[in-house]
Amino acid sequence: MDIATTPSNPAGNPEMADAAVEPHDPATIRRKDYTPPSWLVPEIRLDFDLGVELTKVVATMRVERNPAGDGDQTLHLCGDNIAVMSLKVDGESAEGWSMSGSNLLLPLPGAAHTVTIETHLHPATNSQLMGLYASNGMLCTQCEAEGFRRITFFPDRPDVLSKYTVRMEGPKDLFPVLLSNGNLADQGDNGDGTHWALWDDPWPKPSYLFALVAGQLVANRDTFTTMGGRKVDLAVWVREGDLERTDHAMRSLINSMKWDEDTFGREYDLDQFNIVAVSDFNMGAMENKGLNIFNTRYVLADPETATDGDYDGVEGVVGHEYFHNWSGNRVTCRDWFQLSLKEGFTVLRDQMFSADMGSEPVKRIEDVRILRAAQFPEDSGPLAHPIRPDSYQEISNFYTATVYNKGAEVIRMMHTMAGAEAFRKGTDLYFDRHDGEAATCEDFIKAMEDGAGLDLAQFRLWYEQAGTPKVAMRTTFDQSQGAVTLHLEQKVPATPGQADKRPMPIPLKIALFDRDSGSHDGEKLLVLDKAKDSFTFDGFTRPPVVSVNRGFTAPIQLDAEVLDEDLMFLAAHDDDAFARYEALQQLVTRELLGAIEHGPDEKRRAAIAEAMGAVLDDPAIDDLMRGELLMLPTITFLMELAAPADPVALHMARERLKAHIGTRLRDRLIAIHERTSAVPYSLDAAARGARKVKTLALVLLTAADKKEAAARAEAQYRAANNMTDRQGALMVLAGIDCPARTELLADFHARFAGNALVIDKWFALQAGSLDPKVLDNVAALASHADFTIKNPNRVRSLYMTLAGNPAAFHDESGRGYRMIADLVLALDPINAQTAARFIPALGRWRKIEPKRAAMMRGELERIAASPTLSKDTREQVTKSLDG
Ligand code: B3K
Ligand code: ZN
Repeated sequence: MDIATTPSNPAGNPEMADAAVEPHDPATIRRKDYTPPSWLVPEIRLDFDLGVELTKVVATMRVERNPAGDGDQTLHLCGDNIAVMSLKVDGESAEGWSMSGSNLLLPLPGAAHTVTIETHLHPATNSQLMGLYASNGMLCTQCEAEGFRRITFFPDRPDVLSKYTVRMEGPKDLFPVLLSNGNLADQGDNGDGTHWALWDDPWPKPSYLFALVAGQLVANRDTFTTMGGRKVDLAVWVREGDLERTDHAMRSLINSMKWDEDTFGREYDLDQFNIVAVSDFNMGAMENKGLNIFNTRYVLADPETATDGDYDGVEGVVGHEYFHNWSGNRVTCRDWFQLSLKEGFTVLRDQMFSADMGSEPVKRIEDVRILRAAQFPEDSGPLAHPIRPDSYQEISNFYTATVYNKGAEVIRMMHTMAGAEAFRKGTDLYFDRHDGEAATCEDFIKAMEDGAGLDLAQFRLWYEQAGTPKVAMRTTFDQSQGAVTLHLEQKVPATPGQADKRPMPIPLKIALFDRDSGSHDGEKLLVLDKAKDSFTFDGFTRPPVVSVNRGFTAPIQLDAEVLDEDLMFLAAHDDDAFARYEALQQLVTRELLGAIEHGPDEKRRAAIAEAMGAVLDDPAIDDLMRGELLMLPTITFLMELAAPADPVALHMARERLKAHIGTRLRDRLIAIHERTSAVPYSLDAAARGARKVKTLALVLLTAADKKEAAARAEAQYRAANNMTDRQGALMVLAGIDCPARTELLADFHARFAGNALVIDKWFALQAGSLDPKVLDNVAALASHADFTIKNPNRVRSLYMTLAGNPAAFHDESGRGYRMIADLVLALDPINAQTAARFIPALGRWRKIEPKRAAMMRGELERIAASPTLSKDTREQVTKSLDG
């Protein structure tokens, strides 16, 4: 389907219309306005009469006045796109209730009542994928953050915790499997083709953790016995043909459960743990209590259809959702401003888990790359916000790299300052103190102070201030004293709504290397907590080489006055793998930023090629790490440093440097491609490393000589017995104008026809390629029979990949910008959450050279002019124009 011809709001479809009903000036919700709920709901029973077209819901709530509330006698129940079919209080038809917008107001005298509400839902037309919706004939839910109000009227806020009992009933043929949170309490057959199940969740939870699934599913089953001896039945539920691709998810789940016991002392607390894979899903996965719902992308993996990166994604996301059982579910958030309390902490936990399951330094490099590519641009742009935001219009817009990834970095700094043992004491205290509660970031900080023994008074600024701190460093050497002094200065840049910033505590691990021996006398931790400070170390006969922010202990931008020679020294000798990587990245960054100003620096280019050559040859480096060292910095990262940037010029400089390296190291790259091609497929680190290096060698060779590399890539594709090699080869070929390109793209499509996740790759390979005709190709792909705007994975595979392809998105014609804006306008009425996610790409206009900036801004204005925008997109586009 061509998005340009998609009707934006087909008449008569209430689900398609509901994103557009908000007025132009949506209310801003502020953190400082928090008040406790007036009414609590200690218990709720939900009765579902299931159908794809029509599902009837009866919610029976026990409501009690909150002694800590403001005494408001009116029960405020949120609703969204639902209507009251019947309403009873204590068994009697209710009177005196009213609607305020989409919310229900029910005045109640007395202290406790039973409120019963019936609502009718239409899952098949719920294209927003929030609340209860249908995906391939199956029913499933997504409630975080505010989807429960699309199912029934409820105080839909995370500080209202209830015990849920859920009974669901429906036709056996359509819904043979009936799942909800907690433990299965009972089930039965009605003898008329319908059946029912009763689920009971003993743990009080907020409404955003409610979940229900009904459909034709099969399970990969296993068990796990917890450290306390509880036997837990595990199941990964998928559609029938997918069962053989679920083993990695199951293994990842079992590893997560064990790891959380060993590392954080956290034990699972139900008799069952279910994971369900759904192909229509707005994000990666959702941690609903005992019933995690996943995007198929993070469940299904086998060697033929999933890359090594996909395997890592499954492991990381399965871990992440499982870890939420404690950091999110047992201790939840008081309000949505506290989102990083669960997300930042849980990202840190999943990062630590993946590091322990694989290579710690490689994982650290990957995490920092994501931070720099996704969070740094956010933190320096119009949508910048602190990890604990002060206000929002639409909370869905705050599931950001800042809340998640910077949030994780902030807690990682606590870990660095406290050390592993004290950090664990802090988290133990946090879980003990707040188990069963809806907590705040402040509660977490306090538990860290009390349990880990940290003084975090000034550190709290990391929660309050947005913006990536910039740290400048220069060194001086006093020959007579044999002393080196590091002069450090920090600046936290102004961000929207925060003009003046205070200095923050910045923990920096450093090492001072002796130039002759190539060693140092131990790592030290400095904390820069003033705007300016100096740190002196003696005992040197000549100036040492300084290695700073080793392991990326602080999420900052470091601007160090360091000679190229010193960077080369660190690239060759640093014993901290991250610092070694970083030195090489800095050298490359320096070269690329210089190249767009005044052409390449021959001496530095030669030094880079030499350092890369050493990386290829060094037997002490494993292939997984070698792959990291061979990757050049991303364009988004470089754009941060070059602003206002010409992204295409940067991209071309980067391609030229790749060509230079590929030419200089041709023979060694060919040798390494051949060595790694001989390694048989397995999932162990050595074989995965070999595959990583294989394609990276091919990428560098391609930059140097496309024709020669095309033959090598074609051979790699034809010999491939796994998706990593196949996708790597096709990625290279997709950027080369050669007959194999067309033939093998067609082969790939035919080979994997019907496998949605692989067809997503097929779209992405073309939208992300170096082919100069990418924009024509994307336009054609939008009309391909396999394209649908209704499936978020498919939309992302085509358009998010385009938005991340610098040469195509920033094409000087402005067509790339126009295509993204057209998509936003077409998608917004269908799936507002996903549409709003495309705005930040255009919102970066201030960092781009003026001609392109004007076109990007023009597209934002065109979007803003639409009178029917969703609250999601309206907030993002307005801030991107004004912020
Ligand atoms: N908590 C969910 C995200 C929900 C997003 C809602 N827009 C997944 C996660 O972070 O684990
Ligand atoms: Zn999460």
